[in-house]
This record gives sequence, structure tokens and C-alpha cells, in this order.
Amino acid sequence: MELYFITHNKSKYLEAEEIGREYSVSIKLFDLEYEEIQDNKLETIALMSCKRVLQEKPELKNKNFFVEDAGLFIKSLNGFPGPYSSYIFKTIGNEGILKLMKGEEDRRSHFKSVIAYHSKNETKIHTGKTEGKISHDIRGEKGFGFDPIFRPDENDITFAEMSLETKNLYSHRQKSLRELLTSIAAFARKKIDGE
Ligand code: ITT
Repeated sequence: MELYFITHNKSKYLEAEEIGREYSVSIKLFDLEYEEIQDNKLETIALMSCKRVLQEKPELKNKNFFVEDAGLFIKSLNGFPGPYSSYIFKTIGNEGILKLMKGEEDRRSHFKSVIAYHSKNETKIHTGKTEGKISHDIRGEKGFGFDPIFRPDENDITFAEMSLETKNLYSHRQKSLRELLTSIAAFARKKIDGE
């Protein structure tokens, strides 16, 4: 089957492509920068993004595609930046987050990924969450976004110090993607059994 990932973020796509290979699904990049709505729930943002994509690219209506919205939620900052992660990353970046966390001992945080999958006029949501800690300094050069300041639990290195394959063992994105790919595989099996 053809499965498109609509994103303007190549790093996100490369992570997804690798997971797709494990499921023998070739995920194709559809590079599109669309305007994201602001909302306090990632689920709403992902669903609205899916609608926006269909408005901008009506030719995708009969295709299988997904968009993904992710955010970093910091416990001691009451979940900030959460759904505003993109704007906050662009404005204050990792240095700004570390400044806000200066002197804070509670470093608990999590990443959440929400996929909105469009197929046959239906949109379904898949989610993934990874718990971790905000590091005290910027570490590593791999990955993107908040990767250099996020250490997933049971690890003493940040996402940015990990290879893509290792990040894919722990990340929020691989969890939502595995949920999506498992449900696609189950649907395909049902179809074969029914025929
Ligand atoms: P799209 O084109 O897919 O929307 P994006 O980069 O805007 O790509 P999001 O809105 O999902 O992606 O992500 C919001 C921000 O959260 C993003 O700018 C990153 O800084 C950060 N982020 C999301 N996933 C991340 C990850 O796996 N590692 C580090 N930072 C991440």
C-alpha cells in the first residue's frame, strides 16, 4: 500500500521511514508546510491539520496519509510548552527552556506524539508518549528540536546523543507509528481472511 507522511520536517520523516521498513510499509514523504491551528490539545491540532491538508491538496482525498503533531510537556512548568512546542522552539529554543528550568530539581517531562491518519474518508487518531527528564545542559548533535535536552527514562544520554535507530527504540513517535502500522496490518489481514 502507499502511505504518505505529510510533513515539512525531514527528521520526523526519516524516523518514520525506518519504523515503516520494520512493518514492510514504504512510507513516502509528502513535503508540505501548512499553517497549524493553535489549540491546547495535540489531538485537535492533528485533526485540524488533516482537514487543512485536504483543503490544500484535494488530490490526497483518495490516498492513505497521516500528519503528526508532537509536543514536549514539562511537569514543573505545568505542561509547558506542550501544544505550543513549535512556537516556543522557534522563539526561546533549548537555551530558553534550560533558563526557565534553572534551579528546578523536578526535571520530569514527557514527549507526546499524535498521528491523524486519513483513509477512505475516515480519520483516526494514534498516540504515543515517552517519559523522561530535562537535562541540565545541551547535549548531542543528532536529531532535532528539543532532542538535546530530553533524556528518556532509563537512559543517561539525550535523544540527540542517540543514533536514529536508538531514538526509535524509545521515542513517542515510534509508539504512535507502531500503533498505526499495527492497525493497518490488522485491517489488511481481516480483508484477506474475509475474501
Ligand atoms: P510538521 O511539518 O510535521 O508539523 P514540525 O517540526 O512543525 O513538523 P511539530 O509541530 O509536530 O513538528 O512539533 C512541534 C515542535 O516540537 C517541533 O518544532 C520540535 O521542536 C518539537 N519536537 C517534536 N517532536 C520532537 C522530537 O521527536 N524530538 C525533539 N523535538 C521534537
